[in-house]
Amino acid sequence: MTLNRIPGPDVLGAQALDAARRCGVDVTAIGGDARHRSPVNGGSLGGVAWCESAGLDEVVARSQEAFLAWRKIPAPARGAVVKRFGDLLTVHKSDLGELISLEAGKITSEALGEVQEMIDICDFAVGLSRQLYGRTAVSERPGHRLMETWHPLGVVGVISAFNFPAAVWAWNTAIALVCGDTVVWKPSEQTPLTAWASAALLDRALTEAGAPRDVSQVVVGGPAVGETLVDHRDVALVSATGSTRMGRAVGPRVANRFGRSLLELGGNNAGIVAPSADLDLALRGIVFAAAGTAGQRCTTMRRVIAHRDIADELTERLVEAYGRLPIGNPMAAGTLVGPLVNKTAYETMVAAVKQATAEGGTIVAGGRRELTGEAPDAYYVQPAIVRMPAQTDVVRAETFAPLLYVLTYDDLDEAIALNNAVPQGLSSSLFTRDQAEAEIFVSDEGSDCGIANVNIGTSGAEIGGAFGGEKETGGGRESGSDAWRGYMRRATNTVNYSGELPLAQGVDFSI
Ligand code: UN1
Repeated sequence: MTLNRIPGPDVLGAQALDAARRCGVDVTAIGGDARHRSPVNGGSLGGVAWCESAGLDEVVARSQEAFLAWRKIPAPARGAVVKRFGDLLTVHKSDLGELISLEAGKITSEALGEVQEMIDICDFAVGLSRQLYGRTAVSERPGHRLMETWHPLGVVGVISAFNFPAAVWAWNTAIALVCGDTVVWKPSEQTPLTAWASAALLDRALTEAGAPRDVSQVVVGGPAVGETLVDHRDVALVSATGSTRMGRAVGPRVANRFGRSLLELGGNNAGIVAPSADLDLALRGIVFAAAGTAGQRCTTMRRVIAHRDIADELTERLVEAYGRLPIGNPMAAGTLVGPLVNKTAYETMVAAVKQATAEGGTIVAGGRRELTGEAPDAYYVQPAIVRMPAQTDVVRAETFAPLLYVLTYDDLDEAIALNNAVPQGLSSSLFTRDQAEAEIFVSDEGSDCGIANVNIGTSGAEIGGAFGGEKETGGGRESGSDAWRGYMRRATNTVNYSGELPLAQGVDFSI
């Protein structure tokens, strides 16, 4: 196992400010008392100013005012702004990638992949800007036309998490902008520079196009800022990504004021490995999905459900592969596993491993902390594998860390039942060469998740599909397919050109 050297405590703050400056952030204007740290070395990245929640009224009012002008601009012209934003992201890909590594601890390849995901959603949104189709329907009445039209919704509040500090906002924002909405973004407190840098690039595209001011705004702050956004009557849609606990608080609050919410919450994603599976391929798929991003994706594979005939061989090979994973500085070439975001994440992992052993599990790989000498304030950990005799309480909970449980099954029905017998319903996958099994898995009787894959892992979805999941995952869908509809309001229009007034359902109301 290669352990890549960690940069010393003082260098990263200046590096982060330089990258933000290159993206167009006025770094002289963002300083303040709220310290934020880099998971890379646990050192400070400097102090930034937080917004007061009292200021939110004004922010939302400005967003609402911008909306009234922005919605009048034709969707293809709004798409042209998003196109320019995508071009700027391409130019500044490495700057933004650097910030993502520094603030979220992602390895360079995954940080660049996140920026690529932003560019991809811009492309998608540009195409969409000419395809906001409504349907026409046949009327039951003569001389009548029935149609639906889609209209901009209003102010969209985006609340995002540390682990995708820019792409989740971009999925929401690129789509919201072509739909004619304006956006107020509350990023994670841990990733303010990534947020300001992303928003600065969008601001540049908006300004160049002469767009109204405040179409896009960022509010960096603590939980109170998020809560104010959630409760604000003029925020038409709250799109929130985070834990199920967070969603349980957000959903009812937005519903209480009859607002719209789009929730992307926890996942507890399983990979079923059938006896016919190509084990080389399954192995690669599992290791990327389970240990990649240090287990900190909502789509991370947290459970392997292996057929009894291959479970031992697969586990041995996983243990061997885990033993070779290069852990360390996420910005060093060759590293595959970067740090956990903070101490709490590490402690949560340790507690889950302890609970798993108490529930009958056997640790077969990893779990130990690394690089404590070089970086005592950072939390590098060996991805862990625990074999479990059953799907116990700890296995049913999401632990946001590289902790993979291995369970065993005898027939596919049992494996699918285990896949579905957790509270979350985001992503799932089946490795098999048996076509009938693959079809069953993606059928009505198969996986109950929003994402069900065959012969690839659970993470790393493309932007073209609708992204999201069922049950405690929150039910929201964002990104591709027809997720745009969540960002618009639908009107049904009946137009009567008959000169008569026949009533629907044959009702007679002659006066
Ligand atoms: C998340 O972890 O919040 O499918 C989003 C994936 C990425 C998105 C993950 N495209 O893993």
